[in-house]
Amino acid sequence: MPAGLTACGGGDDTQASLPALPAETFVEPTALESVNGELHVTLQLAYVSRVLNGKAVTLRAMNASIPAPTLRVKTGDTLRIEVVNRLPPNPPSEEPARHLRYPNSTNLHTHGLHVSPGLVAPEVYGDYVMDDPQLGVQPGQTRRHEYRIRADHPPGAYWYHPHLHGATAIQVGSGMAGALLIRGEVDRVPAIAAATERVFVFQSPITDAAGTLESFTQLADNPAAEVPFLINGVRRPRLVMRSGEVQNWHFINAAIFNFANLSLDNHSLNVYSHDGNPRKNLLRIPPGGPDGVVLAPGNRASVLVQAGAPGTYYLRTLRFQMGSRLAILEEDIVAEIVVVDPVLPMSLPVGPLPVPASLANITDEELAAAGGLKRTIVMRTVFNQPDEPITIPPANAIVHPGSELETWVFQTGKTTLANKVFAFGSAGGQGSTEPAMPREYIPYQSSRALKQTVALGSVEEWTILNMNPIRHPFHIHVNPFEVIKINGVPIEPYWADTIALPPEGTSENPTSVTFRTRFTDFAGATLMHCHMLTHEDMGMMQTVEIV
Ligand SMILES: [Cu+2]
Repeated sequence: MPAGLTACGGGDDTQASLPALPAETFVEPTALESVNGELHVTLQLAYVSRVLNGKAVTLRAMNASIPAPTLRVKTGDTLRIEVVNRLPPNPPSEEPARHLRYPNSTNLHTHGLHVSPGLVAPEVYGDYVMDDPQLGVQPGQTRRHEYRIRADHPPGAYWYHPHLHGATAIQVGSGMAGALLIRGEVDRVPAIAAATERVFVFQSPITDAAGTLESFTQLADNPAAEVPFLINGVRRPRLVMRSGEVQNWHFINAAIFNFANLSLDNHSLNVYSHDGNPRKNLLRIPPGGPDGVVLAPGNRASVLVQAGAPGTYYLRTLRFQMGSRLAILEEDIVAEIVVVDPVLPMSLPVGPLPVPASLANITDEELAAAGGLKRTIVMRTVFNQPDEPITIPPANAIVHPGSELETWVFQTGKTTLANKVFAFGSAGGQGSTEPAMPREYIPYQSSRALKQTVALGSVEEWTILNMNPIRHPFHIHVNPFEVIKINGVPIEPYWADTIALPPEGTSENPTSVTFRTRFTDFAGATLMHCHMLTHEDMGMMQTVEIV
């Protein structure tokens, strides 16, 4: 570690030489809070011009704010959102893939919410994301959503962002995302209730020399570009804490591609919730790494931090390898925490935390009694040699390669993504425990795109295979899952809605994650996809229909 990055840590007597307490530069996004069980929000989508990290930018934004406002509701509340698309008409586009031509059309996803994915009343939408890319919420149109947050919904940190296929990366990459916090029982634990709460929306708005983001190619050519994280729109914000103070931080990785690997100098990060799903016990992540709190794009973690001796400490994202040799993220300082006297005596929670009944462990008995179907799903980028049609290695035993796959070439030389198909496959067949070679790779755009059909009320066990070097983050809408195995090895189970697949998978030796899910409460069609949003936009996505 460079000496210049460590010199400020520790509790020596430099405090005496400071002329005054440093001012906080940490900014909370505007918060909109429910009243009497309801929150009604209008989200206006339009261009905004502002300065981000010293650079003048003009980007698509929600309510002229990067990030978008924080929405605060309680379990049992009803959230109503009206999406008003005031973006200009879609510009002429030369993108060869048709679905990438609508950067000003949109829709809305509430990431992690266990709510209806369909219509909840005539022309009133739940977490509906099944739009045709040519349609969606077009410039000039509006859409009304109503989300009924059940009383037993896991309380925690969620977020919202556009999800129109082909426009998601460009819009979220512009900063169109906001925090969505659900308060519940865990927030009434005295040690948590007493802690100052802060939201950290990590974003890396990706702009060209003119400060704009106007083409998918701009994102896809170099998705892991060294664009630094901003927190709530601010580069390296400063927070001030009292020695001994406990604060409650909600980390949300709203970047479109890059992981965060968060660590605070000299301090543990005590995780009590993953993706809004409370844990029974604090998970203590000590400082120093190599692994801090690792957040794939889309992941959230809620952590309790207790300030130590007076001094200045850095919140860092530690060096992280996303899987391929080309995707190393170097260490970076993302925030500065200044701890001051006098001491504020507070404490971390002692003993188990309340976990919602909906997050009870899924036992073998429950799985067997509620269907017990096991599925194997494949995430894989299918590569091609330059200037040749897509070729499929015969070892992969594709049952239905289909003409779409052979002709569906994403780009034609304009980008580094030329001649790749970002595909989802299925392997082994439903109910099969056979080892898994993929039967189908079909891009989401295909007329024969794959669909997983799931029975409402069933409980299933899925294994997601990664056949690529990179750590594709798997995300499924509506129902969280309980992770039970990594690469076939049992782990201490935990609940999440987004999980990075282990790196360095190949078609012969895929890496894997295994989880169990209760498909409860809500029928309808929704999605699962890679949360590297350029991959999603290129088709690493599949429909899940709960019937
Ligand atoms: Cu991916």
